[in-house]
Amino acid sequence: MESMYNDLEKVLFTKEQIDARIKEVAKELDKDYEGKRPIMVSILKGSIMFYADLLRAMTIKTEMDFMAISSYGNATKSSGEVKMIKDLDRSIEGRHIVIVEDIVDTGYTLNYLKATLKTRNPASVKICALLNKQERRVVDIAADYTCFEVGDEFVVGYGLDYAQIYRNLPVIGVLKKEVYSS
Ligand code: PRP
Ligand code: 7HP
Repeated sequence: MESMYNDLEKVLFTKEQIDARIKEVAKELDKDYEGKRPIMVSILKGSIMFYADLLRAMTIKTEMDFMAISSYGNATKSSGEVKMIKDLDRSIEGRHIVIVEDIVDTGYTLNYLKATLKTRNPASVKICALLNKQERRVVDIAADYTCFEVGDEFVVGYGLDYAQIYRNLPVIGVLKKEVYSS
């Protein structure tokens, strides 16, 4: 039978490990943003699983909004050219913004996002990332909240895709090279 698990070289983080870490980060956000009613911005599509679980683990009042950005297409390396596909629905002037991302890799996407949102006069802009792939960083940018560090390997699952597949895996794993080099 077809199974996405056959395409994984190894599992890096189980659903239990992900849930436990998300609870810790949600607690930090609850503390830092109490009474501030932050707008939590999901960067589609990779962040959706993380976003849904993170926001449900938080207890303070928040608002939701969504943006879609693309720089990878069907590749495993960033093109470096960041395109906005969907903008926020509402003004963020004077508001506290938390960008929720699945992974910071080269940093091109977050650099573009942070710069774009800052021109709109928010009270603050911070970044909450599920994964950090420090070894591949090109632009000097760091998330303010990070769940896990990963090495220079192509990872999928829990929202992260290769050619739009594997997003619904509940775990995060390393994709076998033969899957994307063939
Ligand atoms: C991925 C990921 C991040 C970005 C990180 O998005 O979701 O947004 O790349 O890479 P960077 O730090 O090298 O810019 P992608 O363009 O694959 O869109 P997706 O979220 O729809 O998968
Ligand atoms: C983007 C991305 N998408 C899925 N897996 C990875 O390892 C990635 N790095 N940057």
